[in-house]
Amino acid sequence: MKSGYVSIVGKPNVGKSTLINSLLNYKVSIVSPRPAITRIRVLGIYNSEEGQIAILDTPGFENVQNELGRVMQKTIIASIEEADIVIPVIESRGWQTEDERIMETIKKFNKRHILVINKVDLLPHKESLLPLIKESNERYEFVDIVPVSALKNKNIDTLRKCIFSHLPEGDRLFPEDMKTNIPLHYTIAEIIREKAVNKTYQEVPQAIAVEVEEIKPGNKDKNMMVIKANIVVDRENLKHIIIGKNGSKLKEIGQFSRKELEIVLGKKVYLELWVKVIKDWRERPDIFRKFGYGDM
Ligand SMILES: Nc1nc2c(ncn2[C@@H]2O[C@H](COP(=O)(O)OP(=O)(O)OP(=O)(O)O)[C@@H](O)[C@H]2O)c(=O)[nH]1
Ligand SMILES: [Mg+2]
Repeated sequence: MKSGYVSIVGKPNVGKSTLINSLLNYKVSIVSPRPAITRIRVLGIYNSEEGQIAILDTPGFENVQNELGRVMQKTIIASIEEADIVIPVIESRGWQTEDERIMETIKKFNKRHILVINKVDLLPHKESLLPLIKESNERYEFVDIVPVSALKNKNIDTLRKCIFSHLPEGDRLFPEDMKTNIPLHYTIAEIIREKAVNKTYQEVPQAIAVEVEEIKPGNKDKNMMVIKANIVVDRENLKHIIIGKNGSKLKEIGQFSRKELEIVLGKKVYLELWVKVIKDWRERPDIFRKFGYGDM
């Protein structure tokens, strides 16, 4: 049997979280068209007859502007150190400066690298993949290069096979029925954050955190779950953006969140959402560690 850790790394928005979800066939990590959304190392566990892959999704690798960003960058390094195989992800349009910077960093660790070229569905001509694969092989040492579309689930089977072929022999690292290490309250917070982030633009998505205050069974209906949560922003004027005209945006975020929460929890959900300002929370580890950002 094969088993080991695989770390997915890459610049923001290349599709790392989409990739971990499609490798697993279920969602462990939130996805957004906005960049710099994943904040922690998210573990998902894939089991098959061949063995077990412990997959780590990581925050996007980028220039750091605040304390949260610095913690996120440490998280990436920690998960590279932990990995048996590192999977740098680039987009099918080719190598960008930030991708090269990431390669310079991961080269310092003595690990096997499988390059994933994601978003191949966006290529107008399939032929342009061959020169990109050739170029990648010339520039860096990859044990394999796998073009995929994480969004359209293309070539994901091949990637799993490729990962297994490079993993060491070993027993399962986690029980077979374990899917992730993410605690329930964090999963709930992330679902709400995904909806809030996807309803906002520009610099707002990165300024949002979600704090779950209470999860309890309903008073009358025990099959119902009552969830109280705060959408936290880091300055006063963003509060109004989240709430929207006559509360319309907050209402929409709540509706979308509740829908997904009911599916994930398998219960009816009563969701009470508030918007709260905690000034400059991204500069305050004492605060953002309480939200779950940092080591897990
Ligand atoms: N067309 C296309 N879009 C994709 C593909 N994979 C991901 N995306 C989109 O790319 C955007 C970013 O996806 P994420 O999975 O959140 O990217 P990420 O690398 O995890 O981003 P950060 O966590 O912010 O670093 C989303 O809008 C996805 O739907 C793909 O194969 N094809
Ligand atoms: Mg992500």
